[in-house]
Amino acid sequence: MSDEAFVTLVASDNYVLGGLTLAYSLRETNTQRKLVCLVTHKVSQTIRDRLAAAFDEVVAVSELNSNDSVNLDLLCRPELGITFTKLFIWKLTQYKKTVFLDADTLVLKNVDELFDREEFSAAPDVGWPDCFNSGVFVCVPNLDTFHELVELSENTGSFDGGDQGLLNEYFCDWSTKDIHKHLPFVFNLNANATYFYAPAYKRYGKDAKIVHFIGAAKPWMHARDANGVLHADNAEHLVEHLDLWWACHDRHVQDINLPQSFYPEEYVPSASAGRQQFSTQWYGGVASHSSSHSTQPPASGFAAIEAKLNEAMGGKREYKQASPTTGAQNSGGKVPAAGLSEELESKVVLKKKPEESA
Ligand SMILES: [Mn+2]
Repeated sequence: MSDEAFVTLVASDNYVLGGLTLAYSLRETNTQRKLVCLVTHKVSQTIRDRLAAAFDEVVAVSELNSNDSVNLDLLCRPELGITFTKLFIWKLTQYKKTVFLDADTLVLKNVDELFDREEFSAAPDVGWPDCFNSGVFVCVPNLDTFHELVELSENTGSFDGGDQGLLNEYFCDWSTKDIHKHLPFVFNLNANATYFYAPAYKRYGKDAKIVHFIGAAKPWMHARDANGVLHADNAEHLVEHLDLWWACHDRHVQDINLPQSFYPEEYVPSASAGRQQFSTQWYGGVASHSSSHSTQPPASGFAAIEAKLNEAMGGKREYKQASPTTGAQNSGGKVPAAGLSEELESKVVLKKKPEESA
């Protein structure tokens, strides 16, 4: 299947950990397709060399930017204009079919079946399900399509300032014309705790194939302590999903030195937690991690999530917010997810906070 490829975009060094971890998650799930990484001039040669070790092909492309500050401000995501660059996937005509995956996605199960789908296939966006989310999509490289998309971006623009608005404008019959082009949500599962329809997540979440860390705070931006334990007290993603991401990262990506400015802020626990302050030495080979990470199969975090959902739902059929206090009281006897303390487990709450997606 050398004429089909998974493609991602690393538009700056800040996304390299995402791109690398995604590539290795695809390899761990035994994909039989090629892996391609698009990079812009903002990605240094050192990083390109590292990406070349993980991907079959690293393709340098010029940067496309919507420069639409008004709509991007509306999304509270000024950085998303650069995502127009992903349109270059339509220029990869050496491939008959491609599947784009955002660098902030993680593959949990083999998803080669996506290549059975036609252009343009994508999953609904949780923020507006009549639109698709452009973090995962199936397309057929074609120069005519590329030029039409660029023309549309120049003439009409994107209604959200990013690639998702533009692509939804171009493939505007996606929501009504052909249900076969609707990917099941498990191919682009929003990793945020924010949106979940909790009973459905409890029923179907274990079937997740691709997790998407939408929003501004990416997995690699969460600090860990010297023991490799994630401190994501205010994380907008489920801690278990973050842990799966880090587990894959730890198995494969330990060898690159990123500039100090890249590192997340120092983790300072709250005084009431009674914990010691940790340094920023969470990354770069200094930290030693929970050994359970290396033996944890990728999807097993679901058991912990399910337990948390049971707590949060409290046996009722309504969508209910669980307070950290309630979680801590109910966590007795349950086994925490790999590498997570019970205290952190209790931090997993189902929030009802509608926000942006991307
Ligand atoms: Mn994304």
